Amino acid sequence: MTNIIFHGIWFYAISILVQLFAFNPLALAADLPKIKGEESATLTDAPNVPPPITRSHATKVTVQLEARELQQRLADGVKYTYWTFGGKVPGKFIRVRQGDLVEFHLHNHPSSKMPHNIDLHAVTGPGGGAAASFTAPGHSSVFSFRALNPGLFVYHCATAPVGMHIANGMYGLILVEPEDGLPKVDKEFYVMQSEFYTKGKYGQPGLQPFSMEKAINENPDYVVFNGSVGALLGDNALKAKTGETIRLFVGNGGPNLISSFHVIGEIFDKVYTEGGSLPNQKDVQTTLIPAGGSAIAEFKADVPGTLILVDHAIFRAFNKGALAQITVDGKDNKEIYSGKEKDEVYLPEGGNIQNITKAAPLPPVAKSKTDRVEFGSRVFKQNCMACHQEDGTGIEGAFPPLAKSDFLKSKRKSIEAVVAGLSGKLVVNGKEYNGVMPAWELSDEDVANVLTYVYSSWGNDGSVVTTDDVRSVRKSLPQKK
Ligand code: HEC
Ligand SMILES: [Cu+2]
Repeated sequence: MTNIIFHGIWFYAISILVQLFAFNPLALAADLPKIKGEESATLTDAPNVPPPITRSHATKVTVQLEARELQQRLADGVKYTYWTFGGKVPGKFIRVRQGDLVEFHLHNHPSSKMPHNIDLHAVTGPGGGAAASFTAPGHSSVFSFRALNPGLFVYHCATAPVGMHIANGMYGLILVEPEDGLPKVDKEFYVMQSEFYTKGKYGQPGLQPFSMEKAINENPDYVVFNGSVGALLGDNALKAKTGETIRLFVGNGGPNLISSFHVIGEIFDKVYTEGGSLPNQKDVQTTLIPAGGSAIAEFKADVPGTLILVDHAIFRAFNKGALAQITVDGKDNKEIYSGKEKDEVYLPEGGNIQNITKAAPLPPVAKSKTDRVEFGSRVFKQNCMACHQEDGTGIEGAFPPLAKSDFLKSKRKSIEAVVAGLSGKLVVNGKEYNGVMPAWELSDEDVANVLTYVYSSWGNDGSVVTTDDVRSVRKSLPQKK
């Protein structure tokens, strides 16, 4: 008898030693749940959501996500070069459980022009994983984190210029389910609002480049759900039946606007405001969703008809694209609603009616080289610094230096780079670059000023670029509009 107890104690002691030395050091921290087994995450494209998690223990979850840059439809007749997590906007929906150890693999497709990374708001750790996941085209990065807090979290790219990566579509949602899971519902949908800033106005056809100026002014041409105008309208509407309970996982990728999220024809029975883990509000008409934030909204579809999801900052809905539909099929319930449905009232009123033009404020006109350098420094900070860095040294492998750059020997080529953009293989100071610099919508005066600033900074040769120089280069370029 004593022998058995004695052996039992030894067994216990040895098993503790094994845990101490052989196990994942994370398991030593007393309050972290133990990881049992492993699995790979099922990821879904919006509006689909991966199935609820049924396990009652923490596990190691492997996530594989690929950054891709692709041309897709933004509106009828309008295309845009999207930068994506997983080939679509918004990025793939990720679903894990509180306590899970997430091993994150970020791949950047070889056809990408830009490096990318990921900042998941569900991560406890520097940059939400941004630095650890910085990935050049044709490379993969791996990092791991513990999903400590439950909730619905936004993830996004955080590579410079951060605003531009987000504006081009690099965001999505990760749900960390609480240990006890979420209450069961009949339908779950993934909806994410965001804005697009294009050179042309709303509806202007063709491939539309990104407008940094409109983005800085927070003045988008498009405000949409799930990446494009009409992504959830008509045949693509979400579908439900009367009597079903519906849970919307709603994110806001921004990059700038706050969403006044509203469903025309319903009242949210429950809202987890800001995507936290508590259903902390009932009977809500419109819930605010911050840029880089989320909300979970739930309701029961009581009567048939078409529900309309909008940003209730209403010009965004009817004039910029922030409209989506849920069609609810089933029997009428005259006790609740007896009216005759009128869809037409809610259809877009035609987006091109606004025609109010405002005179642009005149940029300051430089009278001397000193003026040019001063004004140019401002243009640089607004438009160039994010990539080429404040000290002009750029970022190796991604953005070439402007400091002591041998490319600058040709004034003409430098002007052309700014006015018409630059892409393809390029060697600057003996190092190779193969990225894309967007064409800048800057006035001749601004281009002259910013280049004079560049030439007068960081050991460059001090050349002056005049508006006449810029004008003559512009004239010599192939006509484009
Ligand atoms: C979105 C990031 C980005 C921004 C913002 C940007 N550039 Fe560039 N720039 C690049 C990339 C990438 C290249 C290299 C393109 C290639 O590989 O063909 C480049 C190349 C250049 C070059 C030629 C190479 C060299 O290093 O001398 C000049 C000159 C230049 N940029 C000036 C500017 C100026 C001036 C601005 C602001 C008006 C600006 N850039 C804003 C990304 C950017
Ligand atoms: Cu990116």
